[in-house]
Formats: sequence, structure tokens, C-alpha cells
Amino acid sequence: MFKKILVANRGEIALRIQRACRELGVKAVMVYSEADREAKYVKLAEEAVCIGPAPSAQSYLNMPAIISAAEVTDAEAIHPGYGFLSENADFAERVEKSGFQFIGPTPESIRIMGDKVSAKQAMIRAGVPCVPGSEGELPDDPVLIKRMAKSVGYPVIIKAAGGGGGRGMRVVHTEAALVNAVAMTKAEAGAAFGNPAVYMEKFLQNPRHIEIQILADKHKNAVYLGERDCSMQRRHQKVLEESPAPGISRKLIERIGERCVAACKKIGYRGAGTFEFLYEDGEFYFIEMNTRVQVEHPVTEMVTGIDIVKTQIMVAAGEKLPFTQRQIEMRGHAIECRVNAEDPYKFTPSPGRVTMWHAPGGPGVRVDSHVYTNYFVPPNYDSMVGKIIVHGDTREQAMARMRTALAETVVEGINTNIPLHRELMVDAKFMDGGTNIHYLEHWLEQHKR
Ligand code: MV4
Repeated sequence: MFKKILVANRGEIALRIQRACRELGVKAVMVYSEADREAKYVKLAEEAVCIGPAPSAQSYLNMPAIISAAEVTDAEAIHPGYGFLSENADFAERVEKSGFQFIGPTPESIRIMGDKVSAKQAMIRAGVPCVPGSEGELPDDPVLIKRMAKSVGYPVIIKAAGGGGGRGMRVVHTEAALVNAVAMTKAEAGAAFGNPAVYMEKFLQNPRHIEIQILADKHKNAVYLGERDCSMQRRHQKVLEESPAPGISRKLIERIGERCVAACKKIGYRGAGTFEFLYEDGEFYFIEMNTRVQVEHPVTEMVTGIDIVKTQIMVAAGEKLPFTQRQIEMRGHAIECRVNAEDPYKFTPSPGRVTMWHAPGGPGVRVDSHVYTNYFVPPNYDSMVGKIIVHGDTREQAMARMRTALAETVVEGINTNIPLHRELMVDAKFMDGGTNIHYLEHWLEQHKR
């Protein structure tokens, strides 16, 4: 095992990784920007290094500053968390060229999954079901493009190879609009991602967003840790997540999970990863793979009892996965509410001093947050300030525990989206389970104030 690792992130995930290190007996070096001097995990740290001014470009995205911090503190490995440099293949490569272990997959895996065309081709080859479409980059010939759309069937969606997470996409309903839409998407993709390549898929109108968590080691072992339902979202920002996904049969999850594991083995994947699927009419369609630990990993930890962050560190150190697929059981139901410093209905950011922070507790309640009373939420970063996660024997019990947890939570001095979560937890359609990716935006439209 490593003696010391550097945590190249901030906020709740920095604290989460620091906690995993403590449990493993690994020293954690924390890095921070000038805006994060007062962060809880910096105060708790045995070692912390300032890596630059508040703007991310000069601190959490500053590769030389982060690698230098690892050098001066004698760290052996770097955990990138999520966001920032976590899915930057060049960073992973520079970390390894500098003699450190990158806690994540190889730069090659990150690169393949970062290009959505090569990711999809790898999945098709590995037998993971994908959305019907171009199975590669779209050609320039308008005749071929039209022929392809006709065979896929309208509506189609044009997506940038360099996009992902909702960036660089365009839905096309008619042949008349097709060729221009492709040209527009290519031009935008070239400017935004430095890669004009685009591909085509059948556009699914009312899917759910279901993802499969996997873990793999360097010894060709891989497992899946069930699924998460992340359909409750607004503008590609997830609002709450749960596991298991209501109403989807275990048999189907097992079939898809086994395909994901086979794909991991085929491509030599290692570390934690997530296969994102759209689910519609009882079918799964792969769309993207995330090569990092995700914000919503705690719901999987709560139902499986497996510590994903600890396991990431263990497999990066060369250890074998400490469990087999047969030993993994899903127990009960977990829900996570993301707590954002924002207006609950207008969604405008609400940074500033938190004059009171009172976290909930009790059976089956977990809070992942770096916030404390008198903490100042800086305006420079993402608005998520923590997550409330609950577990129960059943979905009903989990929802009841979440209602209690949300009622107990007190945050003063800034606005948060907790009022929105309180409403969603008593919403009849949410309580039924199985709402699709459009549900929250429609709900907000109908609950305008
Ligand atoms: C789609 C789709 C419908 N059909 N692909 C958006 C984010 C990116 N990960 C993929 N996205 C979508 N791809 C096909 N073929 C609808 C979306 C989509 C979406 C997906 C997941 C979660 C929220 C979403 C919100 C709008 C659109």
C-alpha cells in the first residue's frame, strides 16, 4: 500500500478521499487554492499545499503546480477525485511520467472513453448494447448522412465525439433539417472541443438514465456493483440519485452488469468506472463511460457495503479486488440528495458565509460535506456543498428517512436547494418511482413561483 497520496481536488470529495486514506493508514496531502484556505479537510490535514489563486485554471487545473506539490511532499500517488483533471488523459500521463501512480485507469482508457466515437466502438466490439446509429464518425457526404438517418429512423440526435455530459448535441426531426444540423454541430464541436467529429444515434424520447458502477484491478478481475437511477436532473445536472433503480428486474441488471464486466476485461480497464445507459421500454442502451469516481458513488456504497474510494486506492496500489462478484449483494435501498448553494427554484448560485450548518443524523443517514458553521462557500467553484444519503430496507423506508433527514437539516446564511428536495420527497410520481429524465424540468415548469 502507498505511504502517502496527494488529493488533487476540493470540497466534499477531497474530504471523502481524506477519510478513505485515514482508514487505510495512508497519509493524505491536501492541496488547496487561496479561496479554500479555510476548508475543513485543510484544517484536518497533516500536510497541505497551496497550489495557486482561486480560479480553477490557476489551481485545481494547474498540472505543474499539482505535480510539484506531489514532488515536494514525497507522495507516491495522486487521486484526482471528480471534475477538474479527473478525466484528463494528458494529466494521467504526466502524473505517471513524473513517477507517480495515477489513481484511476490508464491514460489510454481515459482517452478512448473521452472520445465518444471510440468509446462506442469499443463497447459495440465488447458486446455492450448501444443506441442504434452511425457506429462511427459521420461521413461528409450529405447523401450518405441522409441514407443513414433514414435507416436509423427520425428523430435522430447528432453528438460530438469530443462532447459528453450533454455538451455538443442536436436533435433532428426531419430530413430537411439534417444536413445543416450536422454542419452546425461539427462547427461548434470543432470550436469547443478541437475535434469536429460527430456521430448519429436514434433519439430516444423518454428514457431513464441508469448507470452501472464497476471496479477493476490490475489482475484482470472486474465486478459490477449494481446500478444507480440518475434520471432526476435539470440541464444535465443530477439532483438526486438512488439505487436500486425502481421497477427494473434484477435479471436484466445482472445481464447488463455482466456485459460491462466483460467489456472492462476486454479493454484492460482498471479502477472505478461507470457505464451510462439510457433505459427505455425495457431495453438498455450504452451512451458514455465515466472513468472517475462519481458524485453519486455513496448510494452504491450504502447498498453494497463496499467502500469505492478505498478500493480505488487499493487497486491503484496493485492489490487484487478483495471480493468476487458472488460476494457482492445489494441490500435495501439508498437515496442521495445533492445539497447545492443555490436558489431552490431559480437555480442562481448562492455563495457566501454559512452562519449555521446543522447536519441530520440517525439510523441509515450519511452526510458527505466539508461545510461547517461559519464556513465561507467560495463563488469560484461548483455550487454543490454536500450530499445527504440515506439507506433503508425498502425504498419507502429510505424516502421516510430522507424526509426526516431533510427536516432536521438547518443551513443558514446561504440559500440551498433543500426546499426542492423536501417537495420531491413527497411528490406522488417520484414516490411511485421510475420517472424519466424530463420529469424534473416538467415538474419545475408546473410548479413555477
Ligand atoms: C441521448 C438522449 C436521447 N437519445 N441520446 C445527454 C447527456 C449525454 N450523456 C447524453 N444525453 C442524452 N443522450 C439519445 N440517443 C437524451 C440525452 C439526454 C439526457 C441523458 C441523460 C440524462 C439527462 C438527459 C437530459 C437530456 C438529454
